[in-house]
Amino acid sequence: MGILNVTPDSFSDGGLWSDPETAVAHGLQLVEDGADIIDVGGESTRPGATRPLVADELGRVLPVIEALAADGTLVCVDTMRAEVAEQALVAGARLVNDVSGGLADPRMLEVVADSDATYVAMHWRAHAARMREFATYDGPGGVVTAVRDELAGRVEAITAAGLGPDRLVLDPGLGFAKRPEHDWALLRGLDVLSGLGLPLLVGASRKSFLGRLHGTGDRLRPAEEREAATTALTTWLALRGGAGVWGVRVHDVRASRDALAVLSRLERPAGQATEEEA
Ligand code: PMM
Repeated sequence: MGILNVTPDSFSDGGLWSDPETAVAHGLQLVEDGADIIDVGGESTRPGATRPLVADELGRVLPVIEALAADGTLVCVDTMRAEVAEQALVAGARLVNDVSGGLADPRMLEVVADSDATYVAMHWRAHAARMREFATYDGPGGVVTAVRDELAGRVEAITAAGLGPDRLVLDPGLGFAKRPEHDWALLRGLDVLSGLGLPLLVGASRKSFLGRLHGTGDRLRPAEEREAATTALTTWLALRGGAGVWGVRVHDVRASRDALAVLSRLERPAGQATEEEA
């Protein structure tokens, strides 16, 4: 899943694709780089961010979704708002990525249930402005058990709203009300989350826990210099195969695709050349 943030203030690519033409061109480039899905978002969820007006969010995402969908691209809308999801689906989006898992807008589940869209429900505790206050996981089993149990609660609410598990993907929500140690624990504990029996989406791309890994003192490595670490994680997730990972949500699709191509070449039996090599 390629990330296309049509926002002025996202932590990694904020402001880069804020006019629709540049955004569509970047989306098409991500498809050429190997993305199966383009995730179009008009609200930044970086820690401390303030929310845009609904009209602004709509104005950012709709023209981009329309153009990409008309071109045959599989588009996902990244929104917590039912109104935005509803209009994005009319504009041609086929998936809804809700970082709040249906908690931010009481009408969201009904809107998605009434469509035939796939719904990505992420683990979430609070809006960006306050999420740092909620990064506490003191119960038995720590963050992995808490996230599993809270996601299980969302699955119950989502299926009760009439949205079947065949259209549902779960996401641990790396960086959302999580400190770096929580992000690492969740990655190591993905098989516990896949025990819920649903496919998983993992969004680690350029997140601050990777910046912290390579930072010194109070200084994090800048977002655009976290790509090698992101690609290492894509590779590691692919190698673990069975952990139920359905997709990775990344900024640099080509880097992740290149890593996957290396893995699949290594899996070819010895002595068998590819068409390109022959
Ligand atoms: N992360 C961000 C935004 N949307 N959606 C899902 N499902 N999972 C994520 O981890 C996620 C998301 C924030 O990152 P960005 O600013 O790079 O888009």
